[in-house]
Amino acid sequence: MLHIITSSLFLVLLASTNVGAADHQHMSHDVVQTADVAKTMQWTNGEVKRVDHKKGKVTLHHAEIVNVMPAMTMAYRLKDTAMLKSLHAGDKVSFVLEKQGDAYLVTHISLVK
Ligand SMILES: [Cu+2]
Repeated sequence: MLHIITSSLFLVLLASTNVGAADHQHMSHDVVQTADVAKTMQWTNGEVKRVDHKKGKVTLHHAEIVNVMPAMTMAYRLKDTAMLKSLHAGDKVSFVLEKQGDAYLVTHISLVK
C-alpha cells in the first residue's frame, strides 16, 4: 500500500522535473548528507534510464532523497552486480542507497508494479 501511495507521489514529481536531463555534476551531495541516512533504509522511487553491465552501474532518474540529494538522474554502482540482470531501461523501481566513501551504492532495488 505504501508503494502505491509513494508511486503516485513520484509520478507527480516526475511530471514536474526534467526527465530528459543529462547526468549532472553533483555539487550538493556532500554538503547535505547526514550521518546515519544509510541506516534508516530510506526507499526512493525512480526509473531506470540505463543499465551498464560493464561498469556494474545503473542510471536512475529518481525523486528527492530527503537529506541526501535532490531529484536527479545519476549513475549508481550496485552492491551486488547480479541485481543488474533484472533491470531494464524504463523500469519503475524503488531503491535504497548507502554512502560508501565518496560514492553512493545501491544496496536494495526492486521493481514497482
Ligand atoms: Cu546524484
